[in-house]
Amino acid sequence: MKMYKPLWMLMVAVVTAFALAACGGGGGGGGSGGAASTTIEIASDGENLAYDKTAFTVPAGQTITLTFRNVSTAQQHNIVIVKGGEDVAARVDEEAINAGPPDFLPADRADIVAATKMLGPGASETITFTAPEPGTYVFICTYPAHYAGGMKGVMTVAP
Ligand code: CU1
Repeated sequence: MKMYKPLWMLMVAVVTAFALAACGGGGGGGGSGGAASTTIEIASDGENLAYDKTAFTVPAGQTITLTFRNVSTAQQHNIVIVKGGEDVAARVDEEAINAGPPDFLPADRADIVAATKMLGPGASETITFTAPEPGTYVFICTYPAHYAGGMKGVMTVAP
C-alpha cells in the first residue's frame, strides 16, 4: 500500500502538467495558469489619421492586453474605446476636447471602456482591461480633429 502512493502522486502530477500545457497552448496565456487572456497589437497608420487596423475582435469577459504604438514622426495619438457606437464616440470626442491637453480625456470615464494616454511620436503604451458584454464598441483617437479626420475603428466583443 505504501509503495503505490508515490506512483499515484506522480501520475497526478503528470496529468496536471499535461492539462496546464494544453491550456497554455490554446489560450496563449502568460504561463501563470490563470484565466484566459487575449493580446491585441494596434498602431497608427504612418502619418495618416488612421489606425493600422480598423477592426478587431475579443471574447467577452476575457482580460485584454492591448498595446498601441504611435509610429507617426509628428502626430500625437491615443486609442479610446467607448461604450457604444458613433453617437457615444462623438460625445466622448467633444468631452475630450473640453478636457484639453495633455491627455484630451474626460475625467468622467462612464462612456469609456479603456484608453491609453496621449502618446507622442514613437511612443507606445500597453493597457489591460476586461472585455465588456458582447456587442460593438467604437474606438477613436481623441486628439482634436483626429476622430473627425477618420481615426477610428470598431472593437467587436464576441459571446
Ligand atoms: Cu490621433
